Amino acid sequence: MTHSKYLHVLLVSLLPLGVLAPACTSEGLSSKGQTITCQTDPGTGVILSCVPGGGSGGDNTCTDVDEDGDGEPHDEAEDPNDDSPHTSFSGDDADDDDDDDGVSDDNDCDHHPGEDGDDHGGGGGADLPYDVVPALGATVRPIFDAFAEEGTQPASIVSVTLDGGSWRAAELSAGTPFVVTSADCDHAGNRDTGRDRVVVTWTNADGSTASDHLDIRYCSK
Ligand SMILES: [Ca+2]
Ligand SMILES: [Ca+2]
Ligand SMILES: [Ca+2]
Ligand SMILES: [Ca+2]
Repeated sequence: MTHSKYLHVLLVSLLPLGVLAPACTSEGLSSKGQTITCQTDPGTGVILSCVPGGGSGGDNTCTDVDEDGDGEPHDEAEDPNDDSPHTSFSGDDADDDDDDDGVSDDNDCDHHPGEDGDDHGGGGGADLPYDVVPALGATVRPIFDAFAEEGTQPASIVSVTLDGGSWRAAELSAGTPFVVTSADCDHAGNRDTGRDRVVVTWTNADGSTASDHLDIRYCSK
């Protein structure tokens, strides 16, 4: 009896702690929660590059709170493909800060194409994942393979543009298959070693046009 009484006391005393600790909080990541400002493509709105700081809110820029500390608006914990997204985007037009990070939707990088709060148009069109990881020795078509990951190929590819450099530009633009070599893994990409960001513009079956960026991470895990 004393044992069950002890358990009861223990459970009651634990309860307030459970209530006070939200299931999902960014407070433990405060060192990673710095504000970043990004340049965006004037035509497509795709994020080009980001620097720490709040910025001036000028044309073709946006702001976000970098939750995972990778220097970019995309936050792993907020990946919509995650089982339990860190932040839920309400999608409520009456709320001008969907993800409650203090950055208004107008200026929030997460509302740019391909970012955390992008609903990808919401239709049945094609969609790109955040990145694709071609394996060493594999025969790949990174853009095609990326669309395949999300399930739907576009009606047509309008353009594939490297955000700096020209690595595999011809194959990527033409959609030509190639074998991934150690040179792909080791080249100085526009994001990192073996890593290039491309901006893809395509048309969907319904005639709509969309753009998104895709990170090609050769030989990554
Ligand atoms: Ca945000
Ligand atoms: Ca974000
Ligand atoms: Ca981030
Ligand atoms: Ca926001």
